[in-house]
This record gives sequence, C-alpha cells and structure tokens, in this order.
Amino acid sequence: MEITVFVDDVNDNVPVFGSDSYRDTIPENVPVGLEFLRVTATDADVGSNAWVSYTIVDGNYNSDFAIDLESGVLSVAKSLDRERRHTYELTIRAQDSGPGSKFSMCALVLDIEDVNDNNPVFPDVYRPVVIENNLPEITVEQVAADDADEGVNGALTYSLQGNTYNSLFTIERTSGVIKVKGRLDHEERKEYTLTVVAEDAGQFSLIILAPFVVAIDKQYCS
Ligand SMILES: [Ca+2]
Ligand SMILES: [Ca+2]
Ligand SMILES: [Ca+2]
Ligand SMILES: [Ca+2]
Repeated sequence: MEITVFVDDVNDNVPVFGSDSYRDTIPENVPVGLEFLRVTATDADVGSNAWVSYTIVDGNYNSDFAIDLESGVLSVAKSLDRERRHTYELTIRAQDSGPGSKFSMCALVLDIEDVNDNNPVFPDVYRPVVIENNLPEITVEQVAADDADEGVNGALTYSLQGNTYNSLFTIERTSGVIKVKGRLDHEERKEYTLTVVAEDAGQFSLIILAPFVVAIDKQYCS
C-alpha cells in the first residue's frame, strides 16, 4: 500500500536580504520617480509564508524616497537637495505574509552628490568711504560672497567688470580685497561706481554681479 504524506509548510524561515547593508550615491538633481536600486530578500518557505513585502521603516527624512512593496525597487519620491540633506540612512524591512509573520531588516546609506545649483550671493551691502588725498594702494574694502554648494561648486573668485577708471581700482582674485591705486580728490569726483563679480569654480560656473559705490569724502584740516 502506497502512502502519500503531504507536509504542510510551517512559517519557520525569515526573509533574508542579499546583503546586510547597501550603499549608493545619487546626484541631487535626479528627476522625481527615478528608480535607482533594488533590494531583495529570499524566504525559504513556500506560498504565503514566503511572500515578501518591503517597507522603509526608518530614516526616510521628509519621505524623500519610496519603495515598491512587492519588488523592493527604491525610487526618488520628492525633489532632492544636497544643501538641505546630504545623506540618508534608511532601514528597510522585508516581511513575509505567513502566520506569525517573520521579518528582517537591512540598512541603506544614500549619499547625495553635489550639483552646482546655487549662485554666489553677497550677504552684505558695501558702502565704503575713502577720505581724499589718500595714500596710494590703500584697501577700500574686502568683499566676501557665500555659495551653498560643495567643493569647486562653492569655491569663489572675485573680479571687477566694466569700468575700473583706467585700473584705478583693483580686486585681488581670491581674497576679494579692493584697492585704489592713486590719490583721490573729492572736488574732482565724489563717487565711483564699480561692478564686483563673484564666480564659483563649478563646471558650469555661476556668478553674481553687485554694484559697489565708493564715496570720496572731503579731508578737513585740523
Ligand atoms: Ca517565511
Ligand atoms: Ca541644491
Ligand atoms: Ca548643490
Ligand atoms: Ca555654486
């Protein structure tokens, strides 16, 4: 006599991720909806005891990322901005659908790569005043702009654009120190208008132009 024994599967296996931890890098300007990585976990049981669903359970700041419940494919859910957040440490859970559902976790570190998407800005307005009959080569002002980007995308150099009054005014490229070469005379001219440029060193460099008015004051004899 032949006996056939059917062994019912018991949900005694947890889903196991291909790796305990994943790491990936995405540029900050990727489009919303971009699918960038798939995590998978296998479950040695059968049927619903092995049906695995995926969720992000921690680290999903601002809900910037989404995971497909069935496939484990991760996508960008919202616009990223490295200047807002440059790294995420997500915790992803794989959970089976059997009775006494079993799950496991893996970690995913996402680094957001900088793109040159910020112009330099001058936080201050400069209103320098020079007393006439100055010594030559005196410093009029030191200007400084800010740039929120990283590395070369935020590394600034300075220049003067347009009229420098026959190079009467100069600016040091890296320090932003503006000097006047010759002696100024209030009766001859009461102010000079310059255009100061700050430029970052990104591949597609961004600039800001700022008007810069130097007033010449009268020297009173004491
Ligand atoms: Ca299982
Ligand atoms: Ca940005
Ligand atoms: Ca940036
Ligand atoms: Ca920049």
